[in-house]
Amino acid sequence: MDTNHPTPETMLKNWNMEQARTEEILTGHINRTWRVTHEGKAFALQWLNPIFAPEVHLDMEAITSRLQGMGLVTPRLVRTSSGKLWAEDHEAGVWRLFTWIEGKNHLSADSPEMCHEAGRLLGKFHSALWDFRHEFAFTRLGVHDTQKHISNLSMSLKKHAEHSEFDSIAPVAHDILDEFSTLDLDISSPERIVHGDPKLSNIVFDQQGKAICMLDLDTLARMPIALELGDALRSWCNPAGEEMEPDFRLDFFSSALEGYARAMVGKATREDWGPIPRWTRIISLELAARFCTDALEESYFRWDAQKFASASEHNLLRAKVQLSLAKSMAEHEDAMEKANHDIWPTRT
Ligand code: GN1
Ligand code: MG
Repeated sequence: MDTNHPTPETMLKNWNMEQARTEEILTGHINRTWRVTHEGKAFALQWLNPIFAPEVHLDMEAITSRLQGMGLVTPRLVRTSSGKLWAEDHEAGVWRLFTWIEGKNHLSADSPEMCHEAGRLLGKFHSALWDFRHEFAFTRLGVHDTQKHISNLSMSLKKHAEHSEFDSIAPVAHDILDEFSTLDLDISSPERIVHGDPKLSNIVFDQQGKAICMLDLDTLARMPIALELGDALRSWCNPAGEEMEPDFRLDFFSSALEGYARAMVGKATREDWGPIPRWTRIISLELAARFCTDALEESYFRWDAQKFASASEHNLLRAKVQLSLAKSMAEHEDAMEKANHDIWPTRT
């Protein structure tokens, strides 16, 4: 992302908080986030990446209001001093302020108990929205359109043959494309309202390890829950995180599903839960494809210039991690299917 952004201090004028203290939080790959302290209260200020339209805040407002009404903890948008849900100007783009939820974020899970908690919270989140009637003001198409991500990768390979790192990226790209060829990408399960980006770092835990709330609500959408759970489980069941040689943990997988299923009693049908193990592997491979595409394009994911020489290098590492994770899930395929079947039938 470019560096000529207005400062968060300037944008805070929209909330009459220009005297607040700000501290940047560097974990997100898409938006920029600052913790803001003003008159003893904490908030999260964010610059919204233009891949999202500002109308996303209308959805967020409706859904967080519903979540709160159902007794869940959730960040809420703080209106600007002129009563708007976001601040926008031509130069600065779109900014918004949230209430701050105190607690801890983890980049990766360290125990089955943590995964159980994450699953329980995501189940409560889905349950609270199960029969919520909402017409989305903003829809980001193709988030898990796996075929589209595959063809993006193939196209980038053709387009960027001159890339300086092409010789190290191309074999990884071909390996990803080969892995896809063994997978059935069809899904016809019902669409439900889901979070859309349930990776572990988007969950807040309290000091006792209880999962309190889901953060990062720009991706709220309707989709089959197998896609959502696939995205959650590929993140939660790899204690090595997204930047190191992965370690898929079947015990984390079972425990997360157990927590989720308990919170979804009477809701998820076999059509919802049946494809979860297959989609856990697909989403991991899909993310590998997205990172690998960006190793060539260098235009989408934020990267760490302190640790890597280029966006390409950082994204290639991320792609290799997700690819290796998907391969290790392939080795656990039967056990993942069995765990899923053992957990659900008595509860649906
Ligand atoms: C991005 O912005 P962040 O870090 O919450 C990405 C997700 C990926 C994730 C991988 C809008 O999420 O889809 O799963 O990185 N978000 C978007 O860490 O592309
Ligand atoms: Mg996100």
